[in-house]
Amino acid sequence: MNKTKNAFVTITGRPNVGKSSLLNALIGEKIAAVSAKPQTTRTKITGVLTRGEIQYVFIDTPGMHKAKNKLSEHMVKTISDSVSESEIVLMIVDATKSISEAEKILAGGFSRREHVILVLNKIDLFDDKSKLISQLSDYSKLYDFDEVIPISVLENDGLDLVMKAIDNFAAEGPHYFPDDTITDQPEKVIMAEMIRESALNNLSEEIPHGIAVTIDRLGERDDRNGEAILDIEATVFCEKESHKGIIIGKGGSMLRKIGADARARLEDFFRIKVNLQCWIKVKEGWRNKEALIKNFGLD
Ligand SMILES: Nc1nc2c(ncn2[C@@H]2O[C@H](COP(=O)(O)OP(=O)(O)OP(=O)(O)O)[C@@H](O)[C@H]2O)c(=O)[nH]1
Ligand SMILES: [Mg+2]
Repeated sequence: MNKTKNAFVTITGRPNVGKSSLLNALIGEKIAAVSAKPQTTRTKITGVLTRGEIQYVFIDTPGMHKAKNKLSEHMVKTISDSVSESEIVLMIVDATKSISEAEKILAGGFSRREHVILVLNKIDLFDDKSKLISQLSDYSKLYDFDEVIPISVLENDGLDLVMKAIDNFAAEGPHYFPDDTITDQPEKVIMAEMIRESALNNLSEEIPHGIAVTIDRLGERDDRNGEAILDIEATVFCEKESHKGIIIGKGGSMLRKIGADARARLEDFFRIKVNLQCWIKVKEGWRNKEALIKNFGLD
């Protein structure tokens, strides 16, 4: 039998740089929620890809930020735990932005035990490529990275170079997941994340961060034409009565929009017809209540 290898890769960086987008692009499935709002990812999300002898286990983490409530404290702890347990780290930065405090903190936490690959994402946003060169030189002063790779997830540019760099650091060892696995997230967690992602993408500013989603009931049946259909009942929790009104929208229009987007996303991923029912509930200040954070699986 051929020798197998594995590569445990933690994806880290500040919020909104494209970590979850990169995870989805590398494994070829949209398992992680992506949005234009910072702090989209709340817990670590594992994506698995097996290609020939190598099994890659990617761990997407929340963006590094200053903790403002108990939920963010858990998020920040997830980042440091994941980085310290990993052999390979992809540090993602927004190539168009200068080095931030969060990036200095992250770089200060590397121990030289792990291999760190710096990925400068969003190079599609440069009209003047000479700016990229000065960025490369600035970032190389931040840490002695094993590799520095400019990419654009959006334009699928440079992702092969990222994979090649990881291959160099893959270690001989077993495949810990069956070769057809793409994630270790339970189905219900993926479903809840897809609904939360739709809410994030449809609602403006303040409200989305105070949202949590639970899946309360799942059932498969055949519809009248004998086609399989998945019934999903979910609850969207928010922090204030006034937020509830906004999420529901005029005559229920916003909730219908969020539900329709989520349903399309769910049908695409699970490849089955979906009937989605969402309820809205208020849980005042849940992001500061340990019991509720735990209840939502975010601890
Ligand atoms: N222009 C451009 N935008 C990108 C690229 N990659 C990701 N984005 C966008 O950047 C935004 C943030 O992407 P995410 O993948 O959610 O970022 P993240 O780092 O996981 O963010 P958090 O989970 O909040 O830490 C989204 O609007 C993406 O569509 C890229 O290569 N170019
Ligand atoms: Mg993310």
